Amino acid sequence: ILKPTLTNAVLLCLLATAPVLQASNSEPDSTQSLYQQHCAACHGSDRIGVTGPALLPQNLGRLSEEDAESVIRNGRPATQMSGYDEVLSDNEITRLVDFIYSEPDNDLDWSPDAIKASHRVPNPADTLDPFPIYVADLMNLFLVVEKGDHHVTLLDGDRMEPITRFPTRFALHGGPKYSPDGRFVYFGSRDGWITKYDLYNLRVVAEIRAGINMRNIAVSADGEYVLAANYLPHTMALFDAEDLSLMEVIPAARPDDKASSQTSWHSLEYQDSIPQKMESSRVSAVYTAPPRDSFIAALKDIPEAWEIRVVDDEAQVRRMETETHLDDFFFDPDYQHLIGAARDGKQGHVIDLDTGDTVATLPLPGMPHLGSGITWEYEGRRVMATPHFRTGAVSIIDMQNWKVLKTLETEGPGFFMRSHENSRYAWVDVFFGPNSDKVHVIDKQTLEIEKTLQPAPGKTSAHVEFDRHGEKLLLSIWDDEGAVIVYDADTLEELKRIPMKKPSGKYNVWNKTQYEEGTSH
Ligand code: DHE
Repeated sequence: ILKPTLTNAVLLCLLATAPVLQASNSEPDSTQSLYQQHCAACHGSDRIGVTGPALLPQNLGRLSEEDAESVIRNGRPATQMSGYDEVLSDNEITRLVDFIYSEPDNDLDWSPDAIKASHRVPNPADTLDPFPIYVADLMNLFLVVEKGDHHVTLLDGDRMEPITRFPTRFALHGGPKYSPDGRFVYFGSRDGWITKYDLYNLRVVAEIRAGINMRNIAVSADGEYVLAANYLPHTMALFDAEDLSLMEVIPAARPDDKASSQTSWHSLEYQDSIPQKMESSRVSAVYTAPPRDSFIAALKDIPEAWEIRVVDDEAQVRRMETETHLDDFFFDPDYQHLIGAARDGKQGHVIDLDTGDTVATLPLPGMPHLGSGITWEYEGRRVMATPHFRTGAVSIIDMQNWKVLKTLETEGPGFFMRSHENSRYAWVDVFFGPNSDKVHVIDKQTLEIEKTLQPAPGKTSAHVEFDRHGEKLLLSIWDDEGAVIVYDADTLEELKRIPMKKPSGKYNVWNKTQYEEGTSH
C-alpha cells in the first residue's frame, strides 16, 4: 500500500504500474484477496515490494499501525500512493493494516537472480559530463536526508543554500556513502534498494535491490566496491561500484569445515538455501576499514565479527569469534581495534582486529550507541565518547588504557554525537524522553556541558554535522514541519533556519571522504 517516492529516473517506468483503483461494492471474502486486488501490483503478491516498498513487519518497524492506516486512507503526498478512503471501507482498511503487520506464510528469499533482475542503469557514469552543472565548493556540499517525504536536499555548505532536492527510495537508513572523490553518493533503503547518484549532473546513475530488509551499505576505500548488509535474507551482497552490478552474494552462515576457522581467509559460496546444519545470522551492519583495505561486518545472531576483503574480484572472509554477540561497532582511527556493544547493553568489548582477541571490556551500562561515537585529543591522549540509548549519559573513554575517564550526565538518552577537529565543542542530542527538544554542547577540554540549547520547544532536535572547516554546523529539527538550523560553531549563535520535512542525517562531503574525527564514517 505504501508507495515510495522515487528517483526521477525511474518515475516514468512507475507510471506504467500505477495502483489499480477498483471500487469494492462487496467485501472480498479474505484480506489476502483484498490485498491482491488493491495492493499487490505495486507492493508484490508476496508483500516483498515491487515499485512500492515491502509491506512486512520487518520493514514497517518504523511506521506505527496508526500511520499506516492514515497512509492507506489518505495516500502519501508527492508519491504514487493515492488514498483509498473512498474505495475501501473502514473495516477493510483495518484488516489490511493487520495483514501487512502479520508474519508472511512463506519463507522469504531474495536470490542472486532476483537481485540481478532488479538492476537498472538509467544514466551510465561514462555518459555523464565530468563537470558539475552548478558552482560550489564540491568538498563542502552537504546531503540532508528528509525522512518526512523521502527526499534528499543537496546544500551548498558555503552559502548554506539548497542546490537541489530530489525524491529517494522509501525509508533510507544509515549514512549515504560517497565515492572517494566525492562525486558520487550511494544511498541504502531499509527495503533493500541501493541508489548511485551523480552529484555533478544531479542524476541517478544506477539502482539495484540487494535484499528484502537491508541495514546499511559501505563503499570500499578505493571506491571499487559496494557491500550491503541484510537482515532478510541472511546475506551480504557485493556490487561493482561503477554500475552496481552484482558480483557476489555472501551467505552470513558459519562454515562447517575446520579449514575455514577464524584465523584463515576463505570464500563462502552462496547456495540456494543455507543447509540446516549451518548456523546463519542477520547482518547488523557493514563498515569500511580503509587502512586495512577491507570491510568489517557485525553479525546479529552469531558471536562473531567478520572481516571481508576482495581479492581478484572475489570476496574472502576472516571470522573473529567474540565472547558474546556484539552489535553497533566503533573503530579507533587506525582501524587496529573495534569496539562493539554487547547485546546485554552493559559492556563494550574491544577486539584487536589483527588477532581477533578481546583485549578489554568496558563498563558501559545503558546500551552505548557506539556507532555514534567520536574521538578527539584530550590532555595529550585520544579519547572516544559515546551517548547511550537507555541512560542519560555520555561515556568518555581513554583509548590508551580503555578505561572510562568520565561519565557525563545528560538530560536523557541520546542518539547522535558529533564534533569536528577544528571545534572545541562536541554536540549530543537528547533523542529519547521528555527532553528530546534539547541538545547539549560539551566542551572537549573541560569535559563539561557548556550550554544546553532548546531551539524548537516541543520538537525533537537531533543529529549535527559540521561543515568542512568546522566553522558552522547543521542541527535537525526532526519534525514534519521541521528545519535544519545553521549555527556558528564557535559562538553557538543561530545563523539561519532552512525549512525541511523531518530532516534526519546530514553528511558533509569533506568530513566523510576525509574520515574527519568528529563524525561517522
Ligand atoms: Fe540507525 C546509522 C542501526 C534506528 C537513523 N543506524 C546507523 C548505523 C547502524 C544503525 C548500524 C550505522 C550504519 C551506517 O551509517 O552505515 N539504527 C540502527 C539500529 O539498530 C536501530 C536502533 C534500530 C533499527 O530499527 O534499525 C536504528 N536509526 C534508527 C532510527 O530510529 C533513526 C533515528 C531513524 C531512521 O531513519 O530509522 C536512525 N541511523 C540513523 C541515521 C544514521 C544511522 C540518520 C546515520 C548517522 C550518521 O550520521 O552517519
